[in-house]
Amino acid sequence: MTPLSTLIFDVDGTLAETEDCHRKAFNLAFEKTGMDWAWDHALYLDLLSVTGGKERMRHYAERHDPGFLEADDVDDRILSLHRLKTDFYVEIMQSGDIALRPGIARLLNEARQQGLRLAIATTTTRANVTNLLTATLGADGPGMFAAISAADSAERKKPAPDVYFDVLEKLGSAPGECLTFEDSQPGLIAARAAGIDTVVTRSAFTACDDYMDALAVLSDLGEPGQPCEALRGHMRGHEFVDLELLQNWRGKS
Ligand code: XBP
Ligand code: MG
Repeated sequence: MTPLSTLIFDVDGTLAETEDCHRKAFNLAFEKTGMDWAWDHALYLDLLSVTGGKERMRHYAERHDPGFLEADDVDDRILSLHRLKTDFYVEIMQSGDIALRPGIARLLNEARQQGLRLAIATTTTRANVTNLLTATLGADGPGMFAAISAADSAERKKPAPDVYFDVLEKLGSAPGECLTFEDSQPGLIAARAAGIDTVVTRSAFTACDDYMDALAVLSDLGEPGQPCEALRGHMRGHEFVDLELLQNWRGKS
């Protein structure tokens, strides 16, 4: 078994429950530009099968407002709507109301203390990632990660493995020495297609996904006195996920 050198994290739904912030930012952009689109929770759950904000808006228009796509300047409209949505999302991040999910800060610290490298592989916009990391981990947050691959790093978004190939290249790492954390099915498919062992922590928007190929499927990473639940895999006497448990799962896979 290759020693574990790197932990890679997805962002939305994995580091923090940010998807509802994305939903609100989309709706603010629609409202500000006088559009009658309004994405409620149930609709957004469905729309999350398409990763990437621009792709998600196009997908919504195909189903609910095909006339929108007939305008000559539709590509520019989607781009400017998405820029506006990113501005609103960054404002929400900077308000400081968003917290990391249970166990994330603890595991990041343990990994750093043990000399492991940290990295990010996400399909979201880079500004979203840096603002989330700064809001939750402080000004040094983004610098804790040896590599950050985001929407601008890969042509095809998850479930394509491109963003994982990009992060492996930046790190100069082989897939077998990494372990990744994802919350969604497109994320799991992307990571596994890149050959990386994956632990799933289900999030508010991904509770019904199917995670057959995961090393373990958990409610979250847990904290001392705040145990997590294993929906697939065994906690092996642990109440929360630490490096020892991750090594144990890798050894048994
Ligand atoms: C989740 C996503 C993202 C965001 C929207 O990304 O699907 O597309 O919902 O982000 P991940 P943008 O879980 O891989 O972090 O609007 O910036 O595209
Ligand atoms: Mg995610």
